[in-house]
Amino acid sequence: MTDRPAVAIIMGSQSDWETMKNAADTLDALDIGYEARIVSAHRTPDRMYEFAKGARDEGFKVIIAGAGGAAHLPGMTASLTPLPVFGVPVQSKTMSGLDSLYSIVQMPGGIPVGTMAIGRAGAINAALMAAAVLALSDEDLADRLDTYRAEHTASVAEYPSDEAP
Ligand code: RP5
Repeated sequence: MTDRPAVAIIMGSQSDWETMKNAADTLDALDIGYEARIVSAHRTPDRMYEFAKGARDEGFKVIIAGAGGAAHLPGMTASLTPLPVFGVPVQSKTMSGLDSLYSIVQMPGGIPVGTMAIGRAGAINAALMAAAVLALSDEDLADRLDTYRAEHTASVAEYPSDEAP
């Protein structure tokens, strides 16, 4: 076991980074280490296989996988590793991410992918799910997650404003 960060953020394309960066930013806010990689189920299948087969031995604890269109990366990764995989459907141009969502969510029984919402919200929530999993065995992180959630709640104004973005 090496000193790898706990979370791997993988994505099918450079074009997914704009969305997946929201997961990275959320992990940063919680001081959780991660590594982000481009791993395509279709364009680099050997890289995907090697990554998924070796992820646990590399020291990763949770995988966040984002992909769009024919979004097979989260499911294929989940089929190759026992680690929890959270899938983020990236918003596609042609079908607004419904294709991505359907490609990720309908996994056959036995091979789970925790499927998030389409786009930015899904990427943020995938990071928060990863944090919740890791916090089960990390009291300091559990405290940071409690603080993050409390701050998030406190940031919601009680009344709407004309000035708010
Ligand atoms: C998928 O195809 C990727 O996950 C990406 O969302 C989509 C489009 O990829 P690019 O053509 O922008 O590289 O594999």
